[in-house]
Amino acid sequence: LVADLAAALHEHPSQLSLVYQPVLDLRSRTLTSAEALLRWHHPERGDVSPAEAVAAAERSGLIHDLGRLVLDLALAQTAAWIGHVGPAYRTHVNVSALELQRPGYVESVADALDRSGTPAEMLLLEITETALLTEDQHVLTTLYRLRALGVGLGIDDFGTGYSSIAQLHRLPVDTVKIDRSLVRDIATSATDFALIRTVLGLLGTTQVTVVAEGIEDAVQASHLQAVGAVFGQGYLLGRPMRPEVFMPAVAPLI
Ligand code: G
Ligand code: G
Ligand code: NA
Ligand code: MN
Repeated sequence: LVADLAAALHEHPSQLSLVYQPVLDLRSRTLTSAEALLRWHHPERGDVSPAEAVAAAERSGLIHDLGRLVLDLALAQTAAWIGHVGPAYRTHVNVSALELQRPGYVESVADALDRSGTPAEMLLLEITETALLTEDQHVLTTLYRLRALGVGLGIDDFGTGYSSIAQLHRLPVDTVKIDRSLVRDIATSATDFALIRTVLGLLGTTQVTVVAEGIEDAVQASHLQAVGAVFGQGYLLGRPMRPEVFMPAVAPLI
């Protein structure tokens, strides 16, 4: 898989593409942002899951080239959508912990932004909670430098690691995504319901935006709204879509 990924990256980049999944305001059902998600169409195996592709990239060191391609594709698409989306719209791009650790990462993000002509404020980098549970001073400095560029930072899969709300305050993040596993059982698990209510209550008094991910049905959405969730993502609200399908689908929501 690693050799095939290297070939895809360096010889057949059209095998790699991004789909976009909307994040909506749960009350107005208007478009807030979109998350770019990797797709790899392998010539013999067919579609390789992004989890598998990213794992192969991480163990081989290809993650840096893959991350650059993903960022370039997402920023080019975002630039093309300027004028179609609202002024607060952002594109979310997933970033591996290994990318954040690489010296020169901040410069490469700044360079990609410049080349695309996309304002830094239209980009939000999503980082998993476990990657942020670090004492690594270089990573913390990197986060602050990205933030200084104007790039948004989000914690992905919140609630799966063991970070506390207190630890959040020392990180320059402006978005927290509540993991799909908590949202899944919100209607049936008193523990998950209470956890989401607590997170929303504590973050509700800060500037941090909370997005509930993996919303699949209206019952989950109404439980989330009952405890104060404002933003959501999931199959109920919109599937990941190819860019040419995405814009017509969300145009009525802008
Ligand atoms: O799209 P899907 O649900 O199959 O994604 C599976 C996992 O792969 C998710 O955890 C998602 O965050 C991750 N992922 C998707 N696209 C990218 C990407 O471009 N870069 C990185 N690092 N992870 C991605
Ligand atoms: O880890 P991350 O949050 O980046 O994962 C994103 C992945 O979640 C994408 O691969 C996407 O396909 C998937 N996803 C998005 N919405 C839903 C949903 O409502 N239910 C489930 N089960 N998966 C979803
Ligand atoms: Na994500
Ligand atoms: Mn997530």
